[in-house]
Amino acid sequence: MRRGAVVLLVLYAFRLSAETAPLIANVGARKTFSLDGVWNTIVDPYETGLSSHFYENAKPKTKSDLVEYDFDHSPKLKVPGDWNSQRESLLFYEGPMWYQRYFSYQKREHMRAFLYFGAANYLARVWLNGKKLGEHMGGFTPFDFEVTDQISDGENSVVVEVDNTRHAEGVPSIHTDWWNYGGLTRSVELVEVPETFVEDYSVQLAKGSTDQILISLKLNGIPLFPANAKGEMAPTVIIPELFVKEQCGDMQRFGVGEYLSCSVRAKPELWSPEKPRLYHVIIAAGEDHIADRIGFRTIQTRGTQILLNGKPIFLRGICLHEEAPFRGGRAFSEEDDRTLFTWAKELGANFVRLAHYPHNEAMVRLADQMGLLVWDEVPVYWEMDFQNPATLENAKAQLQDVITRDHNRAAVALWSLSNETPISPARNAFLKSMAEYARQLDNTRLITSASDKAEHPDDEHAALNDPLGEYLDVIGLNEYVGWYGKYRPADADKMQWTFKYPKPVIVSEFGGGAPYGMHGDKDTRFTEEYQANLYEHQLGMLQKIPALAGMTPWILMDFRSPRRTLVGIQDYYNRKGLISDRGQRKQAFYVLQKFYQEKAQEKH
Ligand code: GCB
Repeated sequence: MRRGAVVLLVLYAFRLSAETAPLIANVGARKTFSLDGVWNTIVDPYETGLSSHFYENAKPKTKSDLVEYDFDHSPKLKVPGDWNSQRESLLFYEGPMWYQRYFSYQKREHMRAFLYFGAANYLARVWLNGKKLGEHMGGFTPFDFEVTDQISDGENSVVVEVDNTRHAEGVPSIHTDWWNYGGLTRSVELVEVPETFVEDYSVQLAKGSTDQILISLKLNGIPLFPANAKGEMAPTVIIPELFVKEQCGDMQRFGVGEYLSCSVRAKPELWSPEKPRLYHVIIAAGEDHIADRIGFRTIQTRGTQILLNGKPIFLRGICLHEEAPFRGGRAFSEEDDRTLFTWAKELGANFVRLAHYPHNEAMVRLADQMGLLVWDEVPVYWEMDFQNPATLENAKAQLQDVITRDHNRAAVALWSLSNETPISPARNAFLKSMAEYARQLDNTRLITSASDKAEHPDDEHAALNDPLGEYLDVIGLNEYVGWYGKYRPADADKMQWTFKYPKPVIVSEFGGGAPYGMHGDKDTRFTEEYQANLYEHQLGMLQKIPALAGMTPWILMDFRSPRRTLVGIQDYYNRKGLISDRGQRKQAFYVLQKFYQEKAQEKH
């Protein structure tokens, strides 16, 4: 049997058993048909849909037939979009929701089709024309299914059950301080690709180098041979402005399913927040052509410093949830993303922490364009089932998906593994394993995690000795001196911090809550004055930390949280934003802005 045929057989077997297909990189650059818009939906709190076969989208054939559901006449929801913010009765709803829509399609010879979901929170089961395609777990990462064989010429019906029930063994687990927005929260697309296509690629500077670009790419489909004498079928990467045209893989090895790698010498102008230079990059293999815009930069640590392009940088950051300004709900549009980043820039930021889960892909691409370095995070948050191998597998799958999605973004400087997880041997082993996995997937970026496990031996000393630090490149510290616990804002003035591991420190959270417009003296909780005063004292304290390489205070904008019930003040919003959900700047915004303006002038 020819080698190609063997590979095909293996692949086919894999496709039959796989839950989801391998993730297609950069769907934005492919031929896509949008399935966004209005979908028919059935709220199914007792999950009768599975046993009643809602996925068949059946219709009574005779007047005596019993079919106890009817998508065509059911209420509708917009996709992309969470259900909670679209219908008042769904604000607190957690459970299964069935989505259905029709679409028409004309099959094209030698083309393959995939159904691609930007994200669905939390569990998604997908059927096309009554046949199950598979399932996906995890609310913030993309997934896709190949539908080449299942899709029909003409009308098709796709059904998705999305269930945002929280589970103890889930990632995240039961408790979070953010709204558990359910639904098809990001775009759904039908993606058309040639029989052989570039599934994934990475075009990045080699670790620590400024003149060697490493290329790796993975083909999906049948092998691209025989290539012609000029090797025109060979996967090729072209960067016109750098005069790069590089073939990857030799003539014998235009294999599929494996990474082909090569490297090329070039001297790109380096990407930085001040000058976010992006290059046009074309990846071509056989019939497939993808265009991307990629920036080149190095990110490293030296002692307790973070170096961008070899020079120390102070990360003037801010945390963000993926929540839409003005209209509320899960953010998904370019407009939402741009508003949030424009505010971050106005604050003087050169860095954003996208808490506590992967935000939409367009957001990270926008960071590339606008010059904001990014802390990308997975939702390993608070107490989790750290003993459970399936939980670890789930966390790793989410990490892999976000790395696959974002590994060409110059903006992404840090992969964050977790937030405020309680110390235990099982948790330490869990996060060690994740750190190793992250490095295996991408050895060019820095690994971090946010820990709040500081000790206060007395009122003048604070120490972060979390053993997790051993596995990280950068220590993330969340501390709420002046808000939680016994300390008031002024107590920060005499507090000295020490860190067990001699690595750069990012203070990844501090802050306090105040609804916009609530005023009083600086000692009165929940006033803008209290919040602003807290920031003044915090900034004084943090500047005394020699290893401080950056900070991302909590948080740019107020966001919904089911834990924040205080009537008249919180009303189910976490009010620690520097800006209200209506875009109003609070006093603390200007305190931080002034600090960042001064910081930006400093030489490192
Ligand atoms: C934290 C968490 C964050 C919360 C924040 C708060 O430590 O990391 O998710 O929202 O504190 O407001 O308490």
